[in-house]
Amino acid sequence: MNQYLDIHPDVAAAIAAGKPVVALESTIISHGMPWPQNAETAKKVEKIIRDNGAVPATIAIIDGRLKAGLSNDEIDTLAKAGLSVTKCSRRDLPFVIAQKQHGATTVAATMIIAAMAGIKVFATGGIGGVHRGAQQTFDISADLQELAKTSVAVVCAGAKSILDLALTREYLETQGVPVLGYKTDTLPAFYTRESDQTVDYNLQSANDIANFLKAKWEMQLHGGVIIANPIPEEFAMDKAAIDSAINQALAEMKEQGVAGKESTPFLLARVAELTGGDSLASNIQLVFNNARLAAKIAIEL
Ligand code: PSU
Ligand code: MN
Repeated sequence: MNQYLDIHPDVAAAIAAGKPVVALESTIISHGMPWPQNAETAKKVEKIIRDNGAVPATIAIIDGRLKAGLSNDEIDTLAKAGLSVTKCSRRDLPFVIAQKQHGATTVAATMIIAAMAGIKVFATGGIGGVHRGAQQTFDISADLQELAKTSVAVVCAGAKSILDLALTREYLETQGVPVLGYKTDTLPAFYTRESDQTVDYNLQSANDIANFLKAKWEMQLHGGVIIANPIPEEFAMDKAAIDSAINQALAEMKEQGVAGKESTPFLLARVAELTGGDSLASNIQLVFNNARLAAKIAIEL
């Protein structure tokens, strides 16, 4: 057992019994959504996973301990602290652990801790990717490198067009990360169901996806898999409205010189403001939708 890791008793019991477990990230709580919607969403996602027959494990760092499974109080702590919590990707974990601080885990760090705990399926909203202008800025999320090496399946609603979707696809192809579409041929663009990018394979059921994962990992082809699940039609946004908000947010980011780990939280918050909260409502619904699919995949697996 990893000396830095605490597995919540419910999660440990499920893992020991071979029952389905779904990991959840915590940067979406602290940096992805405002209080109090962040705490409400985090708890509701856990309930959806339970209602669909799996055990949720929200992942974070509390007082310098890696946690697989949080209490509601711990979720509230991260949700209230918001941007003042350290956003932790792979490179940040040793600092936060050594300093005995709290940390919110990105997709990359959540995959690392899920893998330590033996959890194979993870649900979130959107992954990081290759940012627009990365040819100059080199801004490529560490999530993509983690997907290349850590064997956890990530259910998401595709990638936002704050990113360069074409370059993100190319990067994933080079790194050997499969991009599966759940009942879709095109890569969903988070707030909208479609983009101009394709997925690698369009699979029609949780069982087909579980068989894909089993084949990959039983062949020792280490690394993650992206399962792209389009936002339900009734919650999808108007493409022109979201594109204009994203373009304005990107221009302001450049103007204000926002860079590094602050970029993604800045863009998410600004897009939510510019759409009068519509993007937040969509974001919440697509996370619920991903939790339902992740629970089904974990059960099949
Ligand atoms: N995209 C979203 N919501 C989020 C994030 C991305 O729609 O909350 C968060 C995730 O935690 C993701 C991280 O792993 O941002 C990526 O940050 P960066 O681009 O700095 O790697
Ligand atoms: Mn970045």
